[in-house]
Amino acid sequence: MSRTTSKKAGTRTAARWAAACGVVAIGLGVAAGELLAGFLSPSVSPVTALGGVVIDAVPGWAKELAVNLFGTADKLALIVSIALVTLVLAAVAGLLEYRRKGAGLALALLAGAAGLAAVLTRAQAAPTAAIAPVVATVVTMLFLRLLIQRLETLRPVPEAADMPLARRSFMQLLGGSAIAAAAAGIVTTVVRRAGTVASDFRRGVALPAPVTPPQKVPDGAALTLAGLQPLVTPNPDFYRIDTALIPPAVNPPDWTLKVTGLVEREVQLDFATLLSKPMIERYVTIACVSNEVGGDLIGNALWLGWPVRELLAMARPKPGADMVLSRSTDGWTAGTPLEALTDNRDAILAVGMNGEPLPLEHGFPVRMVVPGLYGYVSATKWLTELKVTRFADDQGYWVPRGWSDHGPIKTQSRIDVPRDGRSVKAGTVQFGGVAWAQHRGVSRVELRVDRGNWQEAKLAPGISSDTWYQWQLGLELGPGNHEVQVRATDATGTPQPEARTPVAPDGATGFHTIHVTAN
Ligand SMILES: Nc1nc2c(c(=O)[nH]1)N[C@H]1C(S)=C(S)[C@@H](COP(=O)(O)O)O[C@H]1N2
Ligand SMILES: [Mo]
Repeated sequence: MSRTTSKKAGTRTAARWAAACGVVAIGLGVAAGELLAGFLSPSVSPVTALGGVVIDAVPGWAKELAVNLFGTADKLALIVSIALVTLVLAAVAGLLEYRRKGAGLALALLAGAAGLAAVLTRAQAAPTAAIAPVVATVVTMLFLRLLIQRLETLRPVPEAADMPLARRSFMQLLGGSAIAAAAAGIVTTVVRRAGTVASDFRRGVALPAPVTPPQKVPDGAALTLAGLQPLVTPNPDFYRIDTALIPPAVNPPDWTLKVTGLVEREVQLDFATLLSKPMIERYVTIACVSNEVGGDLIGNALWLGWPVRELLAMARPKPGADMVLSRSTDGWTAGTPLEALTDNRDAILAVGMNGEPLPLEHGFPVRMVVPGLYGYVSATKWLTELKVTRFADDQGYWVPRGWSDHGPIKTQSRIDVPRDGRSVKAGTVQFGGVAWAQHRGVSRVELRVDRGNWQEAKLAPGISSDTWYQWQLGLELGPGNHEVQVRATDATGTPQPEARTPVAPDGATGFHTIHVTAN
């Protein structure tokens, strides 16, 4: 073989490897993005979103043609086409990057921007939906550069026998990335499948109407100040805290709730029976003990369910019992005072959230909602057992991990408007936010500027003592930097403590404090 032909052949193999680098880099990026989307916002996978955009963009006649050609396999045909186009693009990106540093990256960035736009234009895309396409793009670009860089160390001939080390390191990176992409793809498929199955279960549920008239939201409970959180938190925006990697998929016909332990009679309840019970509907603001002062691990929803006390009454707890250990299908447990489940606060076995069956992430098909207690001692999702027991004998999941066995929600308040660190116009500045003291109620909210006198805010009427309250106050701010603090007083007259304590073991205290610059 003459020198020129071997060089040409070398360039051709190098091109092949460069294309492979592009395919592996994009494969890894897309797989990483899909994996992340599977956990973060299953409703918006970048690939599905892009597919949706393509479907919307395709003219009607072409859609009909596709249906005629492929029949019910039209969706599969679309997916295969998108995959093919992506594959070609990926190979081109690899080639470009090998020819000229940055050229392939630019193409990847462009494709990533298209994915991001597709996700963001889909209806109901949560803000977190942007994370997956961004991560996908970053991973793609990173690995594209890394792989091509390794390939370049082999110039001009990748197969050159005199560079075994460089060759091995390139092959290892390429092979390792390909395996990682495949693994991420498999995990994503499994997660997705579980999610689809559970969503189908959920679609099949028709909720009964509550037997009590709808709880009244007093006039003026929702203030109109821009930037305030809505009085009732929409389900997609509701904070989510649990130890489940993916929400357990529970099929309602298979669901049972057992009442066990210190009871006269063990009771078992199935889903159809639960739905036939007289349901009540209540606004309750639930909160996480891990919520930092000023944090957003709190939300207010309208919960539909059957009072837990009715079920416990059927089982008849024995004397000496003081706790109910509720268990999730995934083994997680919470220890709730028996008293809080049997008194008049309307702790419920909830099946509905804001007029819908519980979202999968919020405990479908059944969870507990107990007014006044932090979630970790009360709000068991994917509920399956209530063991009547004693605090002396049993502990919920978080208690041996350093959290208190009792978790009443502490009085707290939060400034939402203006946001911390903002610049505002000197003069009268409108402040607004929320305050809560579940099951006691809030009687007063006050603000102070630069540690001056406390000034009382306008407190909107609460829906009940078990929900949060909105507040608003105009404060005079002269030019300069100001510290603004808020404190709430509960209906027993006890102000929230000023001392800052960490979230562990039983919830943070201290005043939410923000800084604004007036000019
Ligand atoms: N099965 C199960 N239920 C759970 C948890 C959990 O980890 N597993 N976390 C609890 C905690 S700590 C909180 S604050 C609330 C949060 O409920 P949400 O995710 O619906 O907002 O759920 C509670 N219920
Ligand atoms: Mo929590």
